Order: sequence, then C-alpha cells, then structure tokens
Amino acid sequence: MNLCRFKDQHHQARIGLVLDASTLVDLTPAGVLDMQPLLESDDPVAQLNHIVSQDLPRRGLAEVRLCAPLERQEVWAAGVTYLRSKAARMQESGFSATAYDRVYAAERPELFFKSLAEKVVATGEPVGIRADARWSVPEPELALVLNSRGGIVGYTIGNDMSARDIEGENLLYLPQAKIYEHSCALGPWIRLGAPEAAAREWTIGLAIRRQGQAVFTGQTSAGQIKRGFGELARFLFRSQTFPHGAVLLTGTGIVPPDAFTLQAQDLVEIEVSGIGRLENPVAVV
Ligand code: DO4
Ligand code: MG
Repeated sequence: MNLCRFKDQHHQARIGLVLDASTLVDLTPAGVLDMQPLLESDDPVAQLNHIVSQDLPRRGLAEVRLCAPLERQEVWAAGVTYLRSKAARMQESGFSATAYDRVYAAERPELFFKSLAEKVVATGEPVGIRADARWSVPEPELALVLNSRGGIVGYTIGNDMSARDIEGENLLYLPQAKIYEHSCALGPWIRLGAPEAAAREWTIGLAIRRQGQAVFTGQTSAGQIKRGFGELARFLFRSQTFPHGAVLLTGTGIVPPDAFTLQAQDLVEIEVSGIGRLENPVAVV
C-alpha cells in the first residue's frame, strides 16, 4: 500500500493512496488532511483499507504533482552500513580512513542529521551539487519512515546527495559535504505494511543519465545493509525525542567510480523494487 502527498491544480497539498502505475485515490473527502495521524496509528494499513472502502474520487497520477512524502519529520541518515561505502570512503579520505573502518565494525552506528522536512525535494524536482565542490555523487538509499515511538511504519526512497571531495578533505567537513540546498530528495511515496524481512529482499538500482545516455548504472540489495533496521531506529531515538516522527536513510551501497562526478542537467533515477522510482534532475546550487 503506497501513501502519497500530492498537489492538485489549486496547489493545495492532499493525501492520497496510489492504486497502480496511473491512478491514486484522493483521501481528502474522507477527512484525511495529514499523513501524521495515520503514521501514528497502530495499524495504518487497516485504517486505510477501511477508508478506501468508501467511494472516494480517483485521479490520474499524471495529472497531479507528487510532493515529498513527509510533513514535519526531521530527516537523519546512517552511514557506512555497506562494505562498498566503507571501501570508497577509506579510499577518498587519507588520514581519516580508519574512522570508516572502525564505525563499520562498532556497536554504535554513524548517524547524522540530513535535512529539515521543508528543505527536502520531491521526485521531479532538482537535487543540488555544490558550486564549490569538484566531486559530487548521488547516494541511493532505502529510507525508514518512523513514527514518534521509533516504530518503522513504512519505507520510501532517499537520495543523500554528497560532495565526496569535501568529505574526503577532512571528516570534520561532513556536514558541509552532506547538508546544503537541495541535498536531500525523498519519494515518490511511502510503502506501508512491509515487514523488514520483505524489505531486505528489495533491490536498489541507480541510473545516471546525461543527454539521454546512461553514464552510470549500479545495483545493490537492501539485504546487504550490515545493521538491523530496528537497531538503527533505536540508536536514533536514544536520548532524543521526535514528536513528529523521523525519516532515517539507511546508507548507500552504490558508489560510482572515482572518476565520476555529477554535472548540471544529469538525471538521477533511483529505483527500489518494493517501492517505485525517485527521479531528479541535477542543478548547481
Ligand atoms: O561517513 C560518511 C557518510 C556515509 C554515508 O552517507 C553512507 O554510507 O551512505
Ligand atoms: Mg549516505
């Protein structure tokens, strides 16, 4: 079951349920004006099944603009959860290489703040590459949608855009490598009702297109993530509260070769088999 936020022709944000590749049900007439009460409920899927048994208006997906599927949640990210990410970062970072090695093996995961909800870009909107970076990459990641109790209520797709040269120059520059204008994309919607074991079977694919040609493609599986999803969520909620819930990216397992950097007007496509596709053009910010 896929829950989305969308804007109609009057630019009003609404909540919908995506039925198939071309149709959604508008939940507004059933009184669903925000996602949060659903995400906070004990069984959002049962509630939604009940709601859609009413006769609600349907809309073509092509007629609406999808918004990023979050409201007031903070977005956080886990790092170095795949061997591929550890190896690439050790390679780029010289004197701080051992930090990545140690955090991969440590009990405590790397978790960092990524974005405020209002700064997240939706599918179709541009993701940014920093004007002062020379080496920029997308990071395609499975994202956990967490309620205020730290429970995993769903999944979406995340792009943790990163400036590898800035991170590699000095690990203390990580916030500048990771947090800047349009550096986080989420979408296209939230997949509800999938247990972790099913989500770990999903494949994650990345394609980067330049003038219509694929200049990089890669694939991994969510099953390669070293840590349990519950483990990541529990660390995030240690000594911290999230009254509106949180979104937690789970790390990247796909890293383009070192000679590759994104350029303005590239198109980044991230596909997660159990969710859908997040697509964003690239712009310099
Ligand atoms: O350690 C720096 C960031 C790691 C990261 O974003 C990832 O592995 O996805
Ligand atoms: Mg990342």
